[in-house]
Amino acid sequence: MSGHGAPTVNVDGSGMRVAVVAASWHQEVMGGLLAGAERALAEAGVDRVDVVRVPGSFELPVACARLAKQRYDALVALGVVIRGGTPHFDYVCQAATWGLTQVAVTTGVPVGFGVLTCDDEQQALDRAGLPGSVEDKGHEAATAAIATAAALGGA
Ligand code: DLZ
Repeated sequence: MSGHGAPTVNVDGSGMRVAVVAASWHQEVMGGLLAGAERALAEAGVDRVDVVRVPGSFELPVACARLAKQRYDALVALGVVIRGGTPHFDYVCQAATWGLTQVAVTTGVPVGFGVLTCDDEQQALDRAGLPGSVEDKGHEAATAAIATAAALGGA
């Protein structure tokens, strides 16, 4: 994982089935997040990966709720929300965070939280796992999701 204080995680994801649910706002940043998540899953040996695109981060919870019923070992939710001049930012962030938490705790399917909530586009680019970025949040979210699935495997 990439952020300050993040753990080093080595997880064997072979045999797992994972869905990556990705919003579509802020295309360049989303490209980095999605590539990072796919790289993390490949590094862990996850060979069954489905990518589902939704319009915005507000739509991530409903898509994850549906997919959680379809025998995935883990889900990875990716999105980018950038603060604008209206309270919309807060509503979208809150809905995504609360909704994804609900999906995880009510279904028991781990959901990696890869939703960037940033003041401006530069903050998002810094976390996107692109050349020049300092963090790779898509990789981090995917790793967290499958590490949690592995930890709960025998539960
Ligand atoms: C409407 C909106 C706005 C203003 N900003 C973002 C954003 O920065 N990131 C994002 O993922 N989605 C945004 N959206 C779209 C909402 O998530 C949602 O798709 C719409 O409100 C339609 O339900």
